Amino acid sequence: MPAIHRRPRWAISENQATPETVFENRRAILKGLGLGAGALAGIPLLPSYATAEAARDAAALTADLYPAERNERYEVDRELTPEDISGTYNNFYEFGSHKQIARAAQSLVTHPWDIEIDGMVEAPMRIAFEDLVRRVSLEERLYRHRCVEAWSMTVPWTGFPLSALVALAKPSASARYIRFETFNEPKMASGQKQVWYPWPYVEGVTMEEAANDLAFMVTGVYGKPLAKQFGAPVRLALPWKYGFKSIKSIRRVSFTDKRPTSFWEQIAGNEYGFWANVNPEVPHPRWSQAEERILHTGESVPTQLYNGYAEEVAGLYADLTGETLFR
Ligand SMILES: Nc1nc2c(c(=O)[nH]1)N[C@H]1C(S)=C(S)[C@@H](COP(=O)(O)O)O[C@H]1N2
Ligand SMILES: [Mo]
Repeated sequence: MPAIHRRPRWAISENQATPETVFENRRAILKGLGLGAGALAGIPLLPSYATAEAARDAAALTADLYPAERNERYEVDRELTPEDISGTYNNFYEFGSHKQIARAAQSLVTHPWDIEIDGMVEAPMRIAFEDLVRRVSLEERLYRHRCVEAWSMTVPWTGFPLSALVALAKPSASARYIRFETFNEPKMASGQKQVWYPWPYVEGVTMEEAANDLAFMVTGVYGKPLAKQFGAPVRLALPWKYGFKSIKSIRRVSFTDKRPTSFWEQIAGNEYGFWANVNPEVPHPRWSQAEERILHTGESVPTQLYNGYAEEVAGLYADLTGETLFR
């Protein structure tokens, strides 16, 4: 008998995962029930967290903004990673130093969630997440994500360009970097009781990187507000860099003229540098970066320079010879 290659049940195609399809499905369900759009109000379309008890959740407070319209400029030639795979295999050391932190991450309290914007800015400010998200316009983008550990996924993030946050912050001309910081609450996040880690998680980019179109502040995924394990209520996505640069659950954004030392750089600077751009030809000191394992198929595929985004970002690094750009 010939071997039959069957796509696993969860290997949905990109088209099947569009928010439009979600709408169509809802419409079809309503139609099937003999109900028109007017009946929408009576049908419980909201996810279960949108109950009175959980009303203090950032996701519930912003659920009306999803799904956001997809920006077709950010296409990928890969299948999206199904939500049940990407949502159950996460790096979020605040909740444990392994991949199965999704359950533990549910203890993350996302409301109230104030974001501090400070440093070299016109006026430092503190803004509630749900206010920030209504001052920008959300869109969906399909991005690849390449972890330094050599696995990868493709996800439909929802968010807004980092440049919109910069515009809101009004940094002074002397600011050269943005430093991002995650919360530090060991009572809420048990991983932060591991005192040998240099909490809080910190990451940074240059102002030029922040101005690049690809730099994206993420507030949602799969057409919904971010589930907690993805770094609710707001995280970064820098798809041309190794995944550790995409800091989760951001509480503080500081403009500075000093290059920030990131969490992983502080732990092992020879393995995880400031730039951390994806490059298949520069191995990690302990493993090759030539290939990556696609999370939902297990298949190994060649890794691409800048994770496939060279056209968009290579220019950022043209004048930086001598810097350790790819680790
Ligand atoms: N605050 C914080 N942000 C973080 C991490 C973390 O441990 N803590 N892990 C990073 C790493 S190594 C990766 S690969 C991605 C994982 O994102 P995901 O769980 O949404 O796939 O988040 C990054 N951002
Ligand atoms: Mo990672």
